Amino acid sequence: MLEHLARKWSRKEKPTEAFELDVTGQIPKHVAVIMDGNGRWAKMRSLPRVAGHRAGMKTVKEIVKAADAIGIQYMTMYAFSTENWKRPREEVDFLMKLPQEFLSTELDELVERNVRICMVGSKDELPDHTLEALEKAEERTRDNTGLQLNFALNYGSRKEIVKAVAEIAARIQAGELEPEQLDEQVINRYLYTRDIPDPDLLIRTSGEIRLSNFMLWQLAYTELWFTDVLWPDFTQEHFYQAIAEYQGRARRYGAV
Ligand code: V0D
Repeated sequence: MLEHLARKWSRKEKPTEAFELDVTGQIPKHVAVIMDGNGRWAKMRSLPRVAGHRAGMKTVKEIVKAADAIGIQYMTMYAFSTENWKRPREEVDFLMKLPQEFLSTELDELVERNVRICMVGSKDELPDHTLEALEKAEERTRDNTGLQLNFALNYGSRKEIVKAVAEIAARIQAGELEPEQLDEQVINRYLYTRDIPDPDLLIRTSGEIRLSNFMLWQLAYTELWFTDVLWPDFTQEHFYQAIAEYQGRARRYGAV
């Protein structure tokens, strides 16, 4: 079944070149995605930026389905950074309504697919209506055992690390933790990504070749994959191409 899907897509994407997703091969356990290029996509069409964000939301739905279909266990989508608050007020207000909009049409189906929804980031500055929708979705999917779908929202990696260090310092000062006990595992427990394994693959769309304060600690050993394709134009085929290239890299490591 999965093999059939992968072949079909590989034919559509590259009829002549050999691009084959090996569904019996190594599938990354955790894929993180920087969904860039929504504003540029809109500008190219003389549309308002928010039209790009809405188109980008459609892509999220498609890519989540594609990830689920090949048994990926964790997806982390960078939806809103701590820097994004500096954008125009109207754009921020629009963005903050997207989780509700997404969940109102998708949550039932995600529940059916056994998907678990989690938020990664600081809940502090989020508007009540956004937080309520998120927490309801987290609550309703808490016991699901399929794909874990993380939305990085109001997320900044350095802020996350500062928070972790401050909490650890407080534990030490309270005598609950000894400096000698500190190791990578302890640090992991104080990050937003506490119970999530490090990403195996990072995808960034829209041609920028940088991390932009996304999961700096967690990406230490991650394979990075960049494309010029803008997020609203990013398809399930592009996604499987990224996975196939990841498999190629994994095979080469395996060979040495
Ligand atoms: C805009 C492209 C889905 C990136 C995708 C609040 C920027 C569309 C969500 C979403 C955004 C978040 C949480 C959740 C369900 C859906 C989302 C934001 C922006 C920022 F539980 N897309 N999306 N959230 N964009």
